[in-house]
Amino acid sequence: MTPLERNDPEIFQIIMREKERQQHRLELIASENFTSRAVVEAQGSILTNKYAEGYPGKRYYGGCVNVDVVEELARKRARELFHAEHVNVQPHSGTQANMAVYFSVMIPGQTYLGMDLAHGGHLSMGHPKNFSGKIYRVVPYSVRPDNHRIDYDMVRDLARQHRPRMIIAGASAYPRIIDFKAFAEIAREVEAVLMTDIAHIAGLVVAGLHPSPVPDADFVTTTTHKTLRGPRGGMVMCKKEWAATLDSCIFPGIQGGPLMHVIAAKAVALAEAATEEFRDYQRRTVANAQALADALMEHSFTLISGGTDNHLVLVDLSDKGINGAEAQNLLEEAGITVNKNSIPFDPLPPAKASGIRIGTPAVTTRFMGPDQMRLIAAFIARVLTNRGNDQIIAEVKGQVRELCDQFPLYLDSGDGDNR
Ligand code: DSN
Repeated sequence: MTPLERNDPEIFQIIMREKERQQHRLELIASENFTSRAVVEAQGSILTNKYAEGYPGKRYYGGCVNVDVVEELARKRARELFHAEHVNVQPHSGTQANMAVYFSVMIPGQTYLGMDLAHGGHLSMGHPKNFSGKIYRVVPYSVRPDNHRIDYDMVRDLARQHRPRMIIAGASAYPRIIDFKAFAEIAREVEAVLMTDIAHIAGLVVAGLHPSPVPDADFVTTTTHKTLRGPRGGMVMCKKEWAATLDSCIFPGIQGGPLMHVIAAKAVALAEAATEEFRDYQRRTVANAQALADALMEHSFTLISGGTDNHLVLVDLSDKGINGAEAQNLLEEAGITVNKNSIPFDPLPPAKASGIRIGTPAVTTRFMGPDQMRLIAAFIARVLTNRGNDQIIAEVKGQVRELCDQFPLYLDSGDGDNR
């Protein structure tokens, strides 16, 4: 019996049920992944006990001798992995990473350009109820109606017209390569600061499967838990001249004590990301997304932009007589987890949405390959075209479980570091 099982059987049982859910369902949320056991171990460690406001060598409490080394290691590994001049590993999340950059660069009321939320942008890029939309003036840019690629002409026109203090390049639901060099050129022309958010594609950037914005951007933010496959958290990279401002905007600006157990887990993940095994994982993730995209199109699904270059596809369901929320619920019943997602020029509100977003990072961590992607596309097609047919949903649910059993996760035997 573990200490948790003995002391809090209620929470223990919930965690066991969640483990069972993760094992027996197909996780296709593009922003989720399964960390290695080593990451889980570091995050679950006694480092959670330590307060360490400040930075290595300049803390506000004593006893930081060990956590200083942890944070230095995490920073060094991140700098080397991304070839960044400066890194701050303390942000608790991607939104806080973004917030730290906004606070570093802008005063309230200043203007920035960000990707329209309905076109793939993120909550922290100007949602009216988020700090990013309340404190600053946001000018959104969108994708082109004809090909669903970022409209770089529009970005340039808006930049010339509004002379923003900052331009943000980055997205949460964009299946294509982002041309960071084009953004950098526009930012230079209008003398704006360039911030890029690579939360979704960080792992692809490490593996050279997506161009890196690090050489051209003033700031690069990321989360550590998506394609990077680390613990839930955020991170910011920047040019040297911004280092002191950024650090002070994170602490004491927007955060107090850093989560040293999470920073240790980030360090572990960053070391894992420097391996050839990780680069191979990223290649398989992208190949799987392409296989899934092709198979979905063969099942007559319409994909935003007609395919994918990265780890996700965005399915337009508007010709299928079902909205994104309904599709998400139906797939959930069959053991397939996706999220409803707005599509460009969506006539429906975000709570319903006309699309679903499907990503391959988590199933690829389980070592599923193109054959399984074709199966998954067939499952999705079967479920979405048989709404109301409980027997078919139950059949697919059984097939999903069989498939998951062939690709085990977090085996109790400890086999497989990343499972
Ligand atoms: N919630 C994340 C996503 O799903 O893209 C972004 O924060």
